[in-house]
Amino acid sequence: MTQAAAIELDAQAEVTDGFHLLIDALKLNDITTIYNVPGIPITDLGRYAQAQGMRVISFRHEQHAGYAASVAGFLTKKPGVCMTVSAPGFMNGLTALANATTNCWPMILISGSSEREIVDLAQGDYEEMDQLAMARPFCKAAYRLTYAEDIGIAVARAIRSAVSGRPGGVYLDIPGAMLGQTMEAAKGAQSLVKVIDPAPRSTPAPDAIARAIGVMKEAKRPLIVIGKGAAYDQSDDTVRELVEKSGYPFLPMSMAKGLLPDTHPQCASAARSLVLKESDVVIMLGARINWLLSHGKGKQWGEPGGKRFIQIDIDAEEMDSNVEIAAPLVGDVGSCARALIDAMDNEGIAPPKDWLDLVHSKAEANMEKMAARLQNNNNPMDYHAALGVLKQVITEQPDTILVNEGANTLDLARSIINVHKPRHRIDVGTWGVMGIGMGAAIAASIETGKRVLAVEGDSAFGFCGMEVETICRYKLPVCVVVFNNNGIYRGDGENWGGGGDPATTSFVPDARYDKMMEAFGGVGAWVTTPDELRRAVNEALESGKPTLVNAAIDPAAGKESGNIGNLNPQSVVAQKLYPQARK
Ligand code: ADP
Ligand code: TZD
Ligand code: MG
Repeated sequence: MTQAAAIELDAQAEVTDGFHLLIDALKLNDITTIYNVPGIPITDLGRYAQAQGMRVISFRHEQHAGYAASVAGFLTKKPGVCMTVSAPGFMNGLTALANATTNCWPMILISGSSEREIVDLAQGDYEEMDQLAMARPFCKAAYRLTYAEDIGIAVARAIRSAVSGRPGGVYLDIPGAMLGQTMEAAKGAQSLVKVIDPAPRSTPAPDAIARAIGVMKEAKRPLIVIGKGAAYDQSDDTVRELVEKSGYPFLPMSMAKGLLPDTHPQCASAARSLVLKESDVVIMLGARINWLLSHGKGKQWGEPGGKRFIQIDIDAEEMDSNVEIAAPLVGDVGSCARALIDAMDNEGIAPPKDWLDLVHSKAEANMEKMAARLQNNNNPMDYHAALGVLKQVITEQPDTILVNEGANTLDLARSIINVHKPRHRIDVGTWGVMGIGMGAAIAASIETGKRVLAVEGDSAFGFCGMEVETICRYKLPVCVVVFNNNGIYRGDGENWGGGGDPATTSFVPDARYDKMMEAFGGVGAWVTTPDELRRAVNEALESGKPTLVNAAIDPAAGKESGNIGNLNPQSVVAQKLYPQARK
């Protein structure tokens, strides 16, 4: 429609446009927050969305807006929306979109794009790029809008694609010109679609349930592994019922911690190696058998074929991904768990006492050993002493959402800090990506209104540190604790060539990350002892003020790559070439 025609139409009837149809379509589907970085052609879209009552959180970099959107998706079961400009902004958001897809979190990346006819002839438009084609390999579905009248159905498709089946990332391409297209307001309203039952529940057939019960009846050393798919499903009471009715020990994957409290008597986290190695029947509950579980093979998981798996997953194709699944149960965690619970009656399902005693005594012994290490007063402060403090803080304030990334900072915090409530731990996820921390902290705070404690390695923090300005700008109750060991894994690396450059894994020693928070009006603290750390974090959580606690950690305390040093490729000649490699 030409401008003149639009004005004429406006005179006769109320008119709407692509900007407002998009906002209305999101709002109609209860999407009320956009994580965004402004610029051509979506600057006004953000302004109008804010004017129309949406929450628009503007970041300093699209990757973090994207991570925030994906974490919002994980926490709420609704797609988190990230909005970016074309080419470079789009690509900055793409990492987060791929990460969302990898983690099975629903997210929609909406990016402005330049004009089709110029892009398709490669005539060099402003921020020209064929974004639709670029996005496809990184998400579940990618759509482009050409006409404003299609916005309703496109948003509906995007939402359904993101949340149905296995959740994941969806890309929605909005050429700038489309936003300005006009439509009669009444017709526009009619064109919008509210998605009905976006992620339908589904129950496996009775014979599949019977097969699973048959496997459970033969179990001598059973185990339930709970994954972040179960945390996402929000069937918290049903999961607890399955665990407690079966009496099986359970092992939470990192982001499923708190679905049942880590202090639950059946929690086998402190006997992790034992239960993974010795169990004979394992129920996988919204958890993939991937690298995080040694692909279900190898020493840690006992002899291949020695274990039988019951797997509950929304995605049928996940079955047999790494090992044979004896009893696949395809459906949502809540429905499948419910069907199992109902079928367990009178089947005599109970784990043998000697197995429970074994798991229990191993866990007790390991916890005792750990407790002693957490009490230490070493100078400089080590990971264990610092994490002992944070463990206590979370125990006293279990409503606090814990965000965690790094290598040693991640691996040690994961095993030391107990989580007491569902979806109260957000971390690096399936990829082990660094830099998710500030986006996750912001989303957790925005979506839940709760206090957030982000425990960050100094390297991890560096990937997203500029977003402390966003935290200050929106006055979010986020306390960031940087575990400052002067580097990646350790801060005492040397240049193996003996030259003047620092080691590849070293940072400026004793860097004052706390001043970054102060630069934007937040509170900064530099602490070197467990007592100082406790005081600073408690003050931050009490006040709710954006705070960065820069905690000095012994540069020599960490291990290369934390718990996964074994994944580093080995050079056969390094031992001969570098004396340091022999250490
Ligand atoms: P973790 O890293 O915690 O082990 P993964 O991300 O590897 O967990 O696995 C999560 C699994 O949960 C995925 O295979 C995904 O398909 C599945 N999933 C996601 N949502 C649901 C749901 N609502 N019901 C059942 N399975 C789900
Ligand atoms: N880049 C990205 C995006 N993700 C990654 N995982 C890495 C690089 C590699 N990497 C890790 O796997 S952990 C880590 C990097 C750079 C940082 C570890 O150092 P840290 O933690 O300071 O965060 P610790 O406590 O010093 O071990
Ligand atoms: Mg470090």
